[in-house]
Amino acid sequence: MSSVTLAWEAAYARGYKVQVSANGTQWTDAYSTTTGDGGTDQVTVGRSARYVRMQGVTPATQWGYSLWEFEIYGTATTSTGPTFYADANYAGAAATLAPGSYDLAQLQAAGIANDTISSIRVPAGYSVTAYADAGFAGTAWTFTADAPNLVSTGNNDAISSLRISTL
Ligand SMILES: [Ca+2]
Ligand SMILES: [Ca+2]
Repeated sequence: MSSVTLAWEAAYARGYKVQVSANGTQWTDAYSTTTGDGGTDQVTVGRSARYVRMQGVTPATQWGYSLWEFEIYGTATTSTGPTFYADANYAGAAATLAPGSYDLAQLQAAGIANDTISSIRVPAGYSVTAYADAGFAGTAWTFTADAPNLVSTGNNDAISSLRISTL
């Protein structure tokens, strides 16, 4: 998303943050202020995310926080590829990857540590082949649907390289 616009009611925030997330559980500050003055705020975000929220920090009045509108601007990229999570049930560190081949170094560059993947979201039309070893070697597993807990499929904390293709 490129920016968000917040239109405050009388109960505006003096201090607030705009936060983004890839998985809905871990949030990163994209913007923070302690000098909000209500009215309409246009905030530059300039990063991709699956989720966005306003986190109130300091209310300006005794009535909490109230927004007329929370508008999000940017280009939607709803199905760029599967998302890999370090914890089960789509939690923990996460990365969404486009089709391609990802050896261990590429996974690490994307924020996925070796032998940590514990759940995978696979959008319709994608196929993931994951390998126990780097270099696309060792035992291979194929995923064409969401896998909320790799413990149940015997490959938790084992994946060291993977390939993503479209069906
Ligand atoms: Ca894990
Ligand atoms: Ca491994």
